[in-house]
Amino acid sequence: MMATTTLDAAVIGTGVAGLYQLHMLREQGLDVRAYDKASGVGGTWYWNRYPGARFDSEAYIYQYLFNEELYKGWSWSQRFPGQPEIEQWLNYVADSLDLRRDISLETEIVSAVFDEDANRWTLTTADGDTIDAQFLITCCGMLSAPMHDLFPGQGDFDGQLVHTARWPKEGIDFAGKRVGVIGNGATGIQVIQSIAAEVDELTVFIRTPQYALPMKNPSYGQTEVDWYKSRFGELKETLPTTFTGFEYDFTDAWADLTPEQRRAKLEADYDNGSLKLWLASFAEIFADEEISEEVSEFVREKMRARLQDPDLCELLIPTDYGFGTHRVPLETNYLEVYHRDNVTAVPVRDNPIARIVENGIILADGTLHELDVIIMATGFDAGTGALTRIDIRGRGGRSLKEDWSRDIRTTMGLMVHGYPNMLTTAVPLAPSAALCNMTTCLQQQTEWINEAIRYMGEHGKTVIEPTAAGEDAWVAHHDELADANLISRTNSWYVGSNVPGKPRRVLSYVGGVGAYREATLEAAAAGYKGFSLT
Ligand code: NA7
Repeated sequence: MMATTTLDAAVIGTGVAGLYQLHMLREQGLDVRAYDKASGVGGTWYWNRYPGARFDSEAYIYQYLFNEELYKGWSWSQRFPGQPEIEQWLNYVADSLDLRRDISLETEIVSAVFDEDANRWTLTTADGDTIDAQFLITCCGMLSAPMHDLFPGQGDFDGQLVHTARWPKEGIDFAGKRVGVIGNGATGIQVIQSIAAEVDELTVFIRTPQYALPMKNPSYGQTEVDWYKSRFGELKETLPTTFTGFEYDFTDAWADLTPEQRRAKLEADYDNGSLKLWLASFAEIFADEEISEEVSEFVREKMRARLQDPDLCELLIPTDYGFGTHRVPLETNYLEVYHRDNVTAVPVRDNPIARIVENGIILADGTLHELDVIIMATGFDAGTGALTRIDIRGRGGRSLKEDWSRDIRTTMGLMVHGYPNMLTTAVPLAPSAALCNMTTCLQQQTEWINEAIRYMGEHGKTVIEPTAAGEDAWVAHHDELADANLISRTNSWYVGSNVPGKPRRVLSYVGGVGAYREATLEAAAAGYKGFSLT
């Protein structure tokens, strides 16, 4: 029999945002439940269990900062730990906060419809159960809708074909296998470097090379753990105010330094073995083409020194876009992988993958690469895909999928005009995985939502919706910053160009995490300026 559950708030997703949102709303006394189609909590860190999946943010900042005990109760084993440890940590969070009793796993929400008479949402699960809730809160992740069905003939492949974000829990035995990897973004790089020594033959299909930076990933003993735990108060203060939600920030202006000083800073940031060269060297790399080119050339020089072979340099070193205008991956011996006898890099920019057949991949010129396993490290329909894959209907039956197929708009990434009482996290026009430490921005967004709902309760309001003018103003502000940022000129998921037909817009807010936080808090302090509360 189909069941109906009545709630104050329904949260979709139990990753970093969903867990915290559930906790906060429950603490303020709401009847709230979180739903996830996965069989475990963790969101991104549940799904992405491919070999080599790990943080590119330092573990001690990819953290919740609302509860000192929670922070100090977990000891990381490394600076950039791997997925198993991260998934364990999110399970520790769920247990520590006693969240599981209000979570339904293996429950996929397939539709959400707003009833304008009742001012409530009706969610339907894949099993046909319904949930009736005043608030719909989406914590579905920025990068959770895999780009999977990309090539003709995918279903014909006789071997194993898997997207990195749908990796089998039992793993894949690579011994003796000919393995192809499509994609060399942050994910592809982690996979490639991790499996190269395990497989018989590895063929990597490369369309766009990456500015990869070497990661320094020391193990943590008691000294390092004590060190970061002692910094809780300092990190809680600083992370939400920096440009990217990391512990470091842009401090030096290019023009204030001599060429020698600039070089010294670039070397020091590179040697840090983190994303510091990208997110704390010079903000001008996002605004000034000449400076972007100089810093890009600095990185190319480092890559050339490692690769040496001119053919590999040509294939693996980017020249036609600027460093940092595309997600910068951290890597460990990734470039050196291509020196191995069992690894071949196949360029597919001018000779693209045409189709998949029973025994491998065929390129446009007819070349067949015979394979036993195909790994699709082909990315995600970022920011919008998680929600457009649910049939979401707002006022007058309008469809979010249709609205966003014309123009991707939100108000501060927190709500969408036409969708009352739907509060969103990790959607476009807020800071996110591009240029933000995800936990920092997700905490801001979930905390804002929590306070908005508290405010409504205290002021006898039942419906919140951004006004058309409020949304226009935010979109205009976002676009003004985005259009001036060199990110807007490079193709990647950052601008939606990886999804055929997706309207182009820089998806993440690029005005900085600190500025975003101020803008959202100011709107709230002004009685939710730009929103109508009734
Ligand atoms: P990305 O960064 O979107 O990378 C996807 C990769 O797949 C990229 O190299 C693409 O090449 C490649 N790709 C996609 N379609 C094709 C086709 N048809 N042919 C050849 N190559 C293709 O996804 P990731 O999972 O690596 O990273 C996503 C985010 O997760 C990352 O930014 C972090 O924030 C964590 P292209 O560049 O489009 O030429």
